[in-house]
Amino acid sequence: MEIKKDQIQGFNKKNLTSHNEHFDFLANRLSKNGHDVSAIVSKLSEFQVAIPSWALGAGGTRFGRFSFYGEPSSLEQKIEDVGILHALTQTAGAVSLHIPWDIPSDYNAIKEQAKALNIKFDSVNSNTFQDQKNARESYKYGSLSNTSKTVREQAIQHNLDVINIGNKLGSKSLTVWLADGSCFPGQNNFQTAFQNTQDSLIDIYKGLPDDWKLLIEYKPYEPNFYSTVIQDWGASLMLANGCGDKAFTLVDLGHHLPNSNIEQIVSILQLKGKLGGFHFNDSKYGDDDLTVGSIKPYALFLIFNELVYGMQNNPQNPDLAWMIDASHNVKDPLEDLIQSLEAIQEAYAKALLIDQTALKAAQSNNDVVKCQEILQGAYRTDVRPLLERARLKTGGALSPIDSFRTLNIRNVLIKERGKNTVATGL
Ligand code: RM4
Ligand code: MN
Ligand code: MN
Repeated sequence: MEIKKDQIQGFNKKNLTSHNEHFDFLANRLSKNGHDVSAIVSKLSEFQVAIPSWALGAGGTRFGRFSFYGEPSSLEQKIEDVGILHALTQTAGAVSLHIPWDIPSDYNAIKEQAKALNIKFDSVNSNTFQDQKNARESYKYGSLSNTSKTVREQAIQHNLDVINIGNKLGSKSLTVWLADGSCFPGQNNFQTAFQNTQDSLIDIYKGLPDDWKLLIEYKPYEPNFYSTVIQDWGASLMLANGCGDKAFTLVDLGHHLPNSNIEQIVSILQLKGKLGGFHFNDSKYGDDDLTVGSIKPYALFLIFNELVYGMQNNPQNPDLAWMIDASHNVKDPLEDLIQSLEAIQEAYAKALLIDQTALKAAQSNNDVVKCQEILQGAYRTDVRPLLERARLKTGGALSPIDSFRTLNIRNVLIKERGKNTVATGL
């Protein structure tokens, strides 16, 4: 299924008057306060977030998985889904592939399909947390950190293969997330596991093309419940530094222990030029992979405040790879992703409204109350008309969820693909 521009424009017409009223009111107020509204709208249009190929089907837990029907059962259908998201929101112009779940069979065909839908291939993700069919060695006791050299070699080779696949598609980074760790005290020697991981990552790094980045993700627990080898940003940063200039830390919002100050982590990594990528989701307890902004929207805003500051003040930090990393257990994945994309744009827009000069002045005067007023003044602004305008300008839908439902997209997909299709992924 492909959404035609005039279908979207048809819906937009109905809501145009109301949008214009809201936009003009807000733009007027913001301009009076010294904001360059059209510059903000352009920034929102430019901000693109990659959709992970594994998030287009139903997620699930170890207890069960409930299908959504009409799930994409091939890479082509997954790209088609990202095309739908991008047509409606104009902010999902990239896809991030997980290998071996999504190995293209015809590279040229998949590249052409993506190009026609205006979708780029973002970071490629390796998978050494599951054993593949016919694999010689098992990752049960770790991959890049394993005590066995032959297991480590297999895991290194897999990462090199993933780079090769990404290279053919035009990707420019490899994301490594390791499940390696231990479930019981004494099971692992921490130092050996860490050193093995460093050495393996260096071998992978040697195979990285010059214009590529290696993004190293961290996570404090799960699936191992006593220790993980790359448990936090400090471990990730040490490993990145041990590899070289093209290696960076990747922050996944759900990979922190409760109450971690993620905005501070993001800020200092940018200062050091070592923040490479970002996985958006939201959580209450851990790696819940819930819809972005559904639980802690203010924390997301504070993170964006640091990201915006870094993008403006830290030329030493490269452009970031942005991706949603969520899992959909009870919502239609496409609707859930639309909500996440909207929440990301909303937090970004609010962060762009922060008067950085006034904030700096208030900080220098130790005017704590004023600092809070500035942040919360931006946060309390309803920026949705700005998001609508950004979508309108680029041919997207004023209201993506309404359009998704009015176009009956899920039912059309079920008709085309059949009911009980299953997407590859976890
Ligand atoms: C992990 C991590 C990775 C993702 C896998 C599927 O928890 O967030 O980024 O590739 O899940
Ligand atoms: Mn992640
Ligand atoms: Mn995760």
